[in-house]
Amino acid sequence: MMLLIACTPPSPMATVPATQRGGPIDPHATAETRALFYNLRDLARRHVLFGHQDDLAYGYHWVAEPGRSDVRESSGSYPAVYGWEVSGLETSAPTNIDGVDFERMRGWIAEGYRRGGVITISWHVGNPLTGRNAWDTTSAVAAVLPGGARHEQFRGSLDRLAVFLGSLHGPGRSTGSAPTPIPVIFRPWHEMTGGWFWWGVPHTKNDEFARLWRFTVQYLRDVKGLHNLLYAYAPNASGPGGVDTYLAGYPGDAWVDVLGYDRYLNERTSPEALAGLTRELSWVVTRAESRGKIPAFTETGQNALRDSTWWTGQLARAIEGDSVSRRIAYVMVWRNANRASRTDDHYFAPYRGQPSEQDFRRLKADPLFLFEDALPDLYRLGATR
Ligand code: BMA
Repeated sequence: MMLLIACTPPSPMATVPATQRGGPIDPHATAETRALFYNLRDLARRHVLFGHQDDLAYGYHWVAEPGRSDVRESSGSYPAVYGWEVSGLETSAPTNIDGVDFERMRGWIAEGYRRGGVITISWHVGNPLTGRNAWDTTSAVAAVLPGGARHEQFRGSLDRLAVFLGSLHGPGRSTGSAPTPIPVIFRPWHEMTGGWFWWGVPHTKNDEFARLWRFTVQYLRDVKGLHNLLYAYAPNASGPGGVDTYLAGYPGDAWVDVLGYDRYLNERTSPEALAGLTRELSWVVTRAESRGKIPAFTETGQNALRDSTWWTGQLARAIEGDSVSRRIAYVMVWRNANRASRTDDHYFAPYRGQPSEQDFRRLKADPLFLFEDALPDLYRLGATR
């Protein structure tokens, strides 16, 4: 007896496998949001969900045509993850930075969710000091923090964002299909380790970035009462090791659900660079798993897919490079800008007839990758077991 008392009791954490540790950072997350968190974390050990930005809103040859999706038309299925962008909400604009109407976006988000897909949202919010866009790097983080000159204005921006995020509803699993808030993986302040956005860590002092992150979470969750959000921290590749500055803006484990990573590839990515990406993904997976978080490859792509075997020759090769890197929960490629909307090509998924279409179908046939047609019910707890 004495001996037992003298021994340090085993920490409860030490006996619980990392996969069962923790939960969403929001203790009041809705049942569907909790289910999404645990299911994604569990599924990541066996599968990688495929995602596409703006998939239902437009494609290379079309804009806002019901039912259309370049990913479905080239692979046979809608993507498993739908990315959306909400810059413009902060100023009550009717459309986002890429001309997507917010009312229609709400409908597309509900449509993807009803089919069982995962919704993730980014926010290229304009510079609050200058009123110019997100790429205006005039230092502004201090100004939006409590006590800063633009703090009230920033709260107003978050208020408008919160109205939209709280207005997304779809059939619940916990409610016998009565409408519940749609779970969203919110990915604010992304690519903060780069210098191209005003919120980038290089434009901040001390822990300003981490304070911005924590304020954002606290405000949306505790002040606005949104409980349908998981929060994704998504630095970009930086430094020779790719992940050298990964944690530079990290707000702490209590503030993040998804450890993401953004990195693009070009058509001449060397085998060494692909091996580097494998190491970077493994690094992210290892950190996420030890913290009980969800690892994800939150943004990637090869602009205009000039390499017709990019999907298996580069993307899958890097992700499947070792037994750890393949344990990311999802990979998302960026948008297929409509060709009439720009002078240059800017697309990252194939459309029907695009030269990489056949190779994309090979990726779809790889059992590691899941598209929407093979998803378990991610919003029902335990559905992935
Ligand atoms: C960028 C580009 C821009 C776009 C922005 C927000 O990477 O695709 O054209 O405006 O994302 O979606």
